[in-house]
Amino acid sequence: MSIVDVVPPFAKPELPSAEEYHKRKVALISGITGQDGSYLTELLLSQGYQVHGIIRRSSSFNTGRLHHLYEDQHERPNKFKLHYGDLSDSTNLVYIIAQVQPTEVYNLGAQSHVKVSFEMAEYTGDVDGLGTLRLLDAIRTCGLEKHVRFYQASTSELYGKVVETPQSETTPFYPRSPYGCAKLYAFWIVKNYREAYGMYACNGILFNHESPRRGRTFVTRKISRAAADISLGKQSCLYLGNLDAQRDWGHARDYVEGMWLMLQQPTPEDFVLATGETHPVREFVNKSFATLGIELKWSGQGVNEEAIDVKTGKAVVKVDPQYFRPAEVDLLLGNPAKAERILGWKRKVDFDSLVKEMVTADLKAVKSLVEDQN
Ligand code: NDP
Ligand code: GDR
Repeated sequence: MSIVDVVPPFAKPELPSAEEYHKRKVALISGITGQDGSYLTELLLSQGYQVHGIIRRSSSFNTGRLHHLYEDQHERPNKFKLHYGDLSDSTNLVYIIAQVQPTEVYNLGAQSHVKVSFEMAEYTGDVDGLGTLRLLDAIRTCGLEKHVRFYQASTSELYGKVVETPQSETTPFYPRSPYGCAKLYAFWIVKNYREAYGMYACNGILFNHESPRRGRTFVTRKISRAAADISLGKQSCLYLGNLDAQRDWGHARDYVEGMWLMLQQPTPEDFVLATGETHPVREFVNKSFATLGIELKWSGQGVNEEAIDVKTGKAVVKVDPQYFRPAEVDLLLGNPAKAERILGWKRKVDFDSLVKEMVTADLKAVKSLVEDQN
């Protein structure tokens, strides 16, 4: 008898059929404190799920986007729980999965900033790439691989350099950043575990989606906030990088609904979520300022390009090369036809409404800060 024969296999839990198990509606979300995590939590709670989230220990408050839901938990005991954890800590992930016994896992946790990934390439690879593997293996270690449904936050950054447009589930990948490369590993390991172990695991290839809850270093929120600040005299000029980059921008609330729909299908598949429209950064700038009644006039080229406020003649937007990336993704334009056909998903918020909602929310926030200071 070899040593292999005498070591008993891990005890597998006694489980009902996968279908019965799924009816329990227990979700676990990594990245719950981020933009998408907060909208997804709202959606799942409204659908009667018990929601568990993984949060990182931080010296300062990092649950601002969940505050309204956390307050609410006293009204709905046992419906919402946060667990300390990290995608770099395998033991911790196994422990959380074993405790929570989730029916659906949404892997939204990531170092999600493309520019930062050039500065923190190894960390981004560890968390965004290997972190996905750790979470999948935690599910297997707990014997839940045939029961848990897994959503992976894949991204249009996988397309990177333009090979074809619009980009769909069949467009070849060509990532252009350490972030894109890490997410490429995650995409393939999800597909591999689906094929190798029969896991219900899906990649949502999501194009950019924004909201008033977007992090303030992403370009849309940086612009909406600066436009509000400038209109109230709290900032004089907005400095940006590449104004020519084009993005397919939707609203985060619409996109989390697509994530959930992907996990309610009879079989797991990968889906693109996008609006099917693309707009340059410069257009987001123009529309943001226009929402506040500020008309811009552009002049110059490249690093010398700038926009003045037509009324005051002052430069309010300038280019700062520090925001350029070592390699850029010039154009993203997605084709959501498969999601529309199979999931019945369609974005509800259009580009103009998105800009208006973000700028209006920032204007309100800045005004209330000004009032507090007075
Ligand atoms: P955010 O940057 O707003 O949120 C990222 C979340 O991941 C935060 O909760 C963050 O925690 C958490 N996180 C970061 N590092 C770790 C770690 N080591 N372990 C555990 N959690 C960690 O991103 P979004 O909500 O915008 O995006 C959600 C996911 O979707 C990300 O994976 C992103 O890459 C992907 N994606 C986003 C798109 C978009 O346009 N928004 C498009 C396509 C994909 P903390 O709050 O403590 O920092
Ligand atoms: P992106 O979003 O890189 O597409 O990744 P971001 O808003 O950071 O950049 C979009 C485009 O705007 C250009 N840009 C600037 N970007 C930032 N952040 N700051 C600036 O000052 C600035 N000026 C111009 C960028 O060069 C780029 O071309 C987002 C993230 O949410 C990823 O996690 C996600 O996977 C993808 O969207 C889809």
